[in-house]
Amino acid sequence: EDGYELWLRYRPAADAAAQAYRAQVAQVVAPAASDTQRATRDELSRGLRGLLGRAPMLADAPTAAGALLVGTPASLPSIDRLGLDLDDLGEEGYLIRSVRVDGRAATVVAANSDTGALYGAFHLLRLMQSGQPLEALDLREVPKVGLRVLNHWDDLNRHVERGYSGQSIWDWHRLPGWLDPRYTDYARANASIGINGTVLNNVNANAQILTAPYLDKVAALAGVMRPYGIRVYVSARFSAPMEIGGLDTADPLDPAVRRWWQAKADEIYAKVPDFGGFLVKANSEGQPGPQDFGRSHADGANMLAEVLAPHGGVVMWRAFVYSDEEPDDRHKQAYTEFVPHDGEFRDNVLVQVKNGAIDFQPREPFHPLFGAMPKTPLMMEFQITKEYLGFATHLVYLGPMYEEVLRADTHAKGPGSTVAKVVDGSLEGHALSGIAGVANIGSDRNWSGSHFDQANWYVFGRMAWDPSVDARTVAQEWTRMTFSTDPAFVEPVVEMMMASHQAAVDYMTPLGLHHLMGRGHHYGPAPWVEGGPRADWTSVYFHRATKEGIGFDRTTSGSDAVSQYAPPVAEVFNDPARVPEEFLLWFHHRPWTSRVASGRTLWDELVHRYSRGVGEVARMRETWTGLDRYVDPERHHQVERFLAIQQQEAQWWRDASIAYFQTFSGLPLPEGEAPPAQSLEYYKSLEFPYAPGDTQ
Ligand code: BDP
Repeated sequence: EDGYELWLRYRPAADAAAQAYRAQVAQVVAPAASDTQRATRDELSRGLRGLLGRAPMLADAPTAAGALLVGTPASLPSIDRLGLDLDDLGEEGYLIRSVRVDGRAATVVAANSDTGALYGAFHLLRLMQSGQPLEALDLREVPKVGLRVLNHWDDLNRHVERGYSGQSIWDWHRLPGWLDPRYTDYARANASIGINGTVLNNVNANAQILTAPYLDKVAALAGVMRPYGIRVYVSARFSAPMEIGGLDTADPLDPAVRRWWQAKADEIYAKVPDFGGFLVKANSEGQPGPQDFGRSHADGANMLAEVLAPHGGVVMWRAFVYSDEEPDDRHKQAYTEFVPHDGEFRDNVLVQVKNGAIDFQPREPFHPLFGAMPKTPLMMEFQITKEYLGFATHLVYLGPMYEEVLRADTHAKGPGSTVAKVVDGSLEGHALSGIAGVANIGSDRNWSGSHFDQANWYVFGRMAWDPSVDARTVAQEWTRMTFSTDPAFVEPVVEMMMASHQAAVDYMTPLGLHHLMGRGHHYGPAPWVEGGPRADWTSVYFHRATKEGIGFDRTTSGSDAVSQYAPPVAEVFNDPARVPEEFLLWFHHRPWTSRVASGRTLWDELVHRYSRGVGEVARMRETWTGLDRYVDPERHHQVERFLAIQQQEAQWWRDASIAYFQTFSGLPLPEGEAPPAQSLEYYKSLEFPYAPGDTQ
């Protein structure tokens, strides 16, 4: 087992369950008149063959007990005859129900569209893969979020920015002639968790993707994705009219520029009729944008939105911006630039906001834009690839992190105004809603660079479908499908996954510290980074350690970033006694000797947390080592080796950080704490001439 099959392994169900399933799914009645219907039926055949040890009987109409009906009232007369109430399922929802057909027990998976039926089929297979009973089923699922999209940061030369799983899966060179079967497996995996969009190329975009030869390649990929309910999008480079269009400006208000984009949109839709639209990174980290021409983000986004609107496309305009002029606090920048434009964006624009205000740190408080732009649909941008979380070698399950952000209360419209409600559009009644995840997928056999990183792709999809689903449930589901349904395995593994995010936060950036990773590649500890082109690209800018204390003062007497949150949130963040301890040093500069909730001094607590993180990784490793009899040797071995690396590196993080911060605190280590293994000079001297996925 090399992990290629992801969570769609369809290994034989346990004997008792298999026996019941064989009777309950004795016959499959699923039409195959469209591509999506064929994909659905193929998946059911594949899944059932694997789970039950034999190919299912296929039939056009139910003729025996144990029929499984899958389709829509339009595609399958026997579903139509059931007279099910499908009205509130929308375009993508489905129901799964145990019914009787002609007096015989049957199961129905019904939807209003072929895609809905496909999602339902995957759900049914998931129930069987995880050993759930198929009796008395009555499930209804409707996605809460409209656009559930992967963002590939893939360059056209197959380099993946912040990618740790090989090269880009898109083989641009051989497209459109060669459609790697891997694309279909990619589409299957995404459809199985409800992902319905994919942005093919890096936000640091190359305008080439908008040229005719590349659009043919995009169209070929769209053809693979379409049967699986997935639309393709591309990242558009704002200056494309100059680079590939021969114009001398990309000013969004210039008529020639508008005409160029208009023609480009028409050209795209002629090739890809269901093209999703554009993702745009503008005026950020050197990328071109409307501000280069004295125009606003709204001017830029609206110009693109206007040409896409007649075709049903959207613009996902990113709020991750940087001004050339350094702000007093980078935390405040997106809010400052975007809030004044609330209400100016066209209907088919979503503003895509990272989960936190800095940049995908191991833990961040929710971004203050959530709740602050009521008139604009705000899309969540999570990172699935672990740029700041130990790349693919460290086992860090991101479910708890996503959950924490989605459940955070913005108080924008009183208590209960969670980030999830902002994002799913329900708080303000927006028709458009979306969640994006920066993909961790590459050309590695196991797709994500490590077996456990597949869980992050999985949980992203499940939470995009339903932001209220909990991380633990998803971890259980994934573990059962990916490894084993044996509770003696599932329970300890889920515990390990659930503890893993806090562990990484502890050994990297405890108590609200952030951005202390190596410069450029973001791997390993480097709290000493200073100098260079921008202060807000250094570590010292973020931790602000002095002889007296440590932390970034973002209170009303500091940078005042707290005031970007709604008053009830701001008050809590502003108060060192009330701020959640995990964000203490995010919002406050605190004396080394001040006391924290445990009764320890801040310094002692910091050291304690670093050690706690290392200890947790040691425990994870021990747990995993003891579970070898439940997992095939190939996957077990790789996870075991990766955990060994993680343990070593957690120790490195702890030791280097403590050695460094001790030069400020001047305090001894608490009783029983081992001193760093090496000198600070040694840690500083470690260099990484090359790290995968770095910007080129
Ligand atoms: C940062 C990455 C950089 C990305 C940027 C972005 O370091 O490679 O281009 O975000 O989101 O996290 O645009």
